[in-house]
Amino acid sequence: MQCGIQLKVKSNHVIGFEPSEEFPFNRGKLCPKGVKRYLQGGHPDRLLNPLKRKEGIGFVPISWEEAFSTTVSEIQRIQETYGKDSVAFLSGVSLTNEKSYLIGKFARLGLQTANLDYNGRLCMVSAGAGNKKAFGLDRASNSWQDIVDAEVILLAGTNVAECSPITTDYIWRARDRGAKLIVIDPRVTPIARTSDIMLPVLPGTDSALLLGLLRVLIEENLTDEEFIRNHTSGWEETRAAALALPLEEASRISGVKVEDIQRAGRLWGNAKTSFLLHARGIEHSSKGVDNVVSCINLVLATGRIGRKGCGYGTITGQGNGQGGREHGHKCDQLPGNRDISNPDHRAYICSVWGCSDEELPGKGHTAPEIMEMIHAGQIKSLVSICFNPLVSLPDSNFTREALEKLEHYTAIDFFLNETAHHADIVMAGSLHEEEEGTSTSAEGRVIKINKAVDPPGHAKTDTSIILELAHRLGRDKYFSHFHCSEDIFNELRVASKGGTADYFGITYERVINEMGVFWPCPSEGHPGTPRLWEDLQFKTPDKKAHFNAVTYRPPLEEPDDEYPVVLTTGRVVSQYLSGTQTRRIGGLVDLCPEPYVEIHPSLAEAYGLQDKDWMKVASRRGEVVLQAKVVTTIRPDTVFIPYHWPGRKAANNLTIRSYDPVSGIPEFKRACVKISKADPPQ
Ligand SMILES: Nc1nc2c(c(=O)[nH]1)N[C@H]1C(S)=C(S)[C@@H](COP(=O)(O)OP(=O)(O)OC[C@H]3O[C@@H](n4cnc5c(=O)[nH]c(N)nc54)[C@H](O)[C@@H]3O)O[C@H]1N2
Ligand SMILES: Nc1nc2c(c(=O)[nH]1)N[C@H]1C(S)=C(S)[C@@H](COP(=O)(O)OP(=O)(O)OC[C@H]3O[C@@H](n4cnc5c(=O)[nH]c(N)nc54)[C@H](O)[C@@H]3O)O[C@H]1N2
Ligand SMILES: [Mo]
Repeated sequence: MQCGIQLKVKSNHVIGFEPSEEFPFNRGKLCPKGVKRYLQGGHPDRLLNPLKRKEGIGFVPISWEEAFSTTVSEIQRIQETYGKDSVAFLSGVSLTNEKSYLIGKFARLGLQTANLDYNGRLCMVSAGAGNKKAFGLDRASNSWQDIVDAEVILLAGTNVAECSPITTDYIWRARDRGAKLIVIDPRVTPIARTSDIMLPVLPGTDSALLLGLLRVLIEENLTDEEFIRNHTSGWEETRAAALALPLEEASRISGVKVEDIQRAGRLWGNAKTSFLLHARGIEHSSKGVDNVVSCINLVLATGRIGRKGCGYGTITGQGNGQGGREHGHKCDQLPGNRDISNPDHRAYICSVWGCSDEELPGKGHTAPEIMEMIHAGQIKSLVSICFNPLVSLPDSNFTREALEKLEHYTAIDFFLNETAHHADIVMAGSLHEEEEGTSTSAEGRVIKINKAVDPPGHAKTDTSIILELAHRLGRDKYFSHFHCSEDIFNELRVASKGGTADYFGITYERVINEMGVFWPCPSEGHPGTPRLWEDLQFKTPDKKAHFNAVTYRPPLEEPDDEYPVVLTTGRVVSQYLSGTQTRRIGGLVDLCPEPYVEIHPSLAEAYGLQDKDWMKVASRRGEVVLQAKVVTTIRPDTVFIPYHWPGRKAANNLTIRSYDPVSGIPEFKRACVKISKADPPQ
């Protein structure tokens, strides 16, 4: 969540930390991952040299000269044989804004490939697409301060207390002022235990439930007709779609009682102020964009946006989940959240980069599509940074097969993650504290990360690695003017100017002096924009907020005799993402050393399972053998597995390669499985 942390440094080593008391977001608080974060830089597993994989031996340290020359000669050989687009680049949004921007430019003008995408494809893209459809701009509408002033808070598909503990603090502050809480989740998560109304949705069916909620608002005259008339478009179709699904049907599909849908609709509808937050629970779905716009429909129907205590936002995932999706390292995007297929947008970026339209590749493929193309032999080479797709993409067995087919793979990371085990060359990159830069929080606040230490051993900064690759590819023309992160940021400002994500008025000096600046910020005299839409002028062509009619579509896999149980996946408080950065930290491993299967006592009993029994969970893609964790806090037809572990413990052995048609996000939150008692794994 971009919490302020001050590092304690001695002799070029990080030896401790203090949460920043004055930093406006976390105000001296940190979650377990933040508390242990300082332990990564000096960890014994830290990569200190570039490595080369030798068949039959493993990884051996090599010189940077060999790492760069092998990578570049292989890329050139492969591009000469198979064409430029046969090399793909996969990036990540734990990286700073400067690195995101640099990589967007490097892939297009350095590697000259269209095939660049990022791990936010597994995370933020449904929210991004939904926000653009409704508002014409992709950012939370408010700073989190408006959560504190809201009378009702609706949390859809977010385990906020475990995944965003500091955001949860804002919810507690609202609760202290009497706010009511509605939670939509198949599991009674820690925050849900404190809710006023809990809607235990069957995974993958949120759009039916959200249609039901909208229907209650309409039938009970709880909509804001004046706001709808003056400031929105698309209401008639949306209203008709909600009225087309009877409440009993919404209840039957979603598994939530009619009375509970009514109670929640009334609580939301009668409030004067409200805040709706959602996260991956509704977004990790082949209906992810539908779910996002369905949430926004509830906000717009009640006209609660653009003023104090009235807001909406998605809770971002990785550190720079917001900034990382604005500066052009998505396959369809250019800086400023511009569209790579739009001739005007292309012409502007060509003018900033000094290239011709022919030199700027077009739209490329998404990260999962890139993996499918590697599997199909259409993409032959990969460069990745800050991404561990073997653990994080759905259907790990498929991903492993794909990685084995690459002719050349270079990975840039500070730990040897599981995907990098398949690399030919691994380049030892840097952590945040080893290179200055900015990142952008879920609220849209651009903040500064300062350099505290140099990369250890022979590790290099990520930026210097990318710039050296550009140099050796003979593309200095576009990159040699970058001497420091601030140079890159200053070009990013110009490249974002006039785009929806406008950073032009944001300078390093301002970010430091003001402890962060909220974009859009179109000029240096502009104060920044903590709360969007105060003037109710939206960024859509007609300046209105758009309703989007949604019709319920069933999930791809429905339970049947062979695979009768619904599986959903997600997180625990002490582990992070693919686990690379947390499975190595003792204090975090102690809190949750192994994955497990959360299962309701009634389902466990039906299979003769008791707490801690070993059980097999199998889908049409693969299987895992894990211990049962019998809990009353999950739907009796659903099991949950946290996904932070690789190999035979990976939840993604089970998940399905099915994607949202608009955003391309995978269906991580719903697959059908069979379960049985099993022997402990050997
Ligand atoms: N501790 C910790 N914190 C993290 C992370 C981490 O790995 N560990 N990762 C960060 C990242 S990258 C992200 S994206 C965020 C994710 O943050 P969240 O989205 O809050 O986390 P998840 O656990 O993926 O899913 C949230 C909830 O969705 C519920 N859910 C599952 N299926 C459905 C469904 O069909 N409908 C609904 N309504 N709910 C469903 C799950 O039960 C779970 O409680 O967290 C960030 N913070
Ligand atoms: N089944 C299932 N699968 C999921 C999800 C789920 O809920 N269920 N969640 C999805 C979501 S929301 C996400 S965001 C993805 C995340 O999936 P990934 O992005 O693959 O996971 P990470 O663990 O963040 O892997 C990032 C790698 O980047 C490295 N890294 C981190 N910071 C830096 C840096 O500054 N520089 C360099 N060079 N390297 C760095 C880390 O060491 C790590 O090896 O997983 C997705 N997969
Ligand atoms: Mo994420």
